[in-house]
Amino acid sequence: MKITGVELRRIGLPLVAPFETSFGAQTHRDILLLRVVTADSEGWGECVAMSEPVYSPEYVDGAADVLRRFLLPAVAAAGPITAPLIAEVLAPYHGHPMAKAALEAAVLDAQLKAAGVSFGDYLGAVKPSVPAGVSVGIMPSVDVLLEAVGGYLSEGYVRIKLKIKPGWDLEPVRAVRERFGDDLILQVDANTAYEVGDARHLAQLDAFNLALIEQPLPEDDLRGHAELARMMSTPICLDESITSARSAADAIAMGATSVINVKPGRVGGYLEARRVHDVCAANGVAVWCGGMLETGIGRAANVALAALPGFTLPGDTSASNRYYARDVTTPFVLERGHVTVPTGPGLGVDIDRDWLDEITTGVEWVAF
Ligand code: OSB
Ligand code: MG
Repeated sequence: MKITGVELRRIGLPLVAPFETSFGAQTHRDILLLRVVTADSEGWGECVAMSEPVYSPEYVDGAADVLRRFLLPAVAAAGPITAPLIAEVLAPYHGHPMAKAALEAAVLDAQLKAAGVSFGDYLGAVKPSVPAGVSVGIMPSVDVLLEAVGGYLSEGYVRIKLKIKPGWDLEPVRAVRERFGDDLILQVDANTAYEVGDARHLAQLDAFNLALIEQPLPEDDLRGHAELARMMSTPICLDESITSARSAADAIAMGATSVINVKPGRVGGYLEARRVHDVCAANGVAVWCGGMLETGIGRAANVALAALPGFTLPGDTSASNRYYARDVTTPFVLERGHVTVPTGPGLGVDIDRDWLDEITTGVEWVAF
């Protein structure tokens, strides 16, 4: 496939409600989209880097910079290309998995649109829809939290994930478990906010029958996670620590994790994300699809990935209206707790070009 050029487009979108985690609160997203243009199709990719490097080292201005300075010139120099070769061409440049993943996704979308194949069929999806969980931020009070969780449950979400941090953990978790009962699938995510020395404190969460605790310790503390796993009965799930299929295999071998949250942006693309899925399946480790508050562009690909057979737990693949009043694609909706895997060519979603133009804050064209 011969690429003519790539558009870097920045859009600004307000979130329907502030989203607070242990690393800070977000009210508005500044998102980088890539549009790959070829002679007979175009493809879109969403870069999941946030405005600031508070989840991982990447941030949106840095992603745009590394793309225009190194990654796009490398792909342009490689000549005709298809998605499976992108990671290899970009391998000399260390890091920047979110920038790389966005480029690979856009190339894959263009390639699959030209071939008339959907992301789901290409990746190996085995179901028409996927169960959806919802990630609930840190709230100003337990009462506000209970109201938010109640609202999501009445919409039909099949699993609740509560963001926790020191000072916002046992009390909100206890309150949600007491209010909504033992049948609720409940889990927590600390985004690295604790130290292994907090193990005794964290073990108090065992009383609430949680499905898992996500990334309690710093991303480079695999040994700490293995130690914590021996000190509490709640399964440990890694997010930030898992940056490749190899690191997934290492974490599993060390006993640092018994569940994995896969985010394609964090591991450098959908093809590496599929390899993480394969490593988990081979080890009998459950895997689920995480999220980074994506628009419909990134969400379409995530939902396709989440339909692979090893994804045995509900993901953070919520409906569009959990994030945005108006999405940039046909919105993803919740139907009996599930979102539908698109079946059209490529991402299989229509982009609302008028809305996209209205919320665009900058466009750059890189000719190949
Ligand atoms: O840790 O999973 C996380 C959002 C932004 C950054 C990190 C995380 C999250 C979420 C929200 O939990 C997941 C989603 O609904 O997209
Ligand atoms: Mg997480």
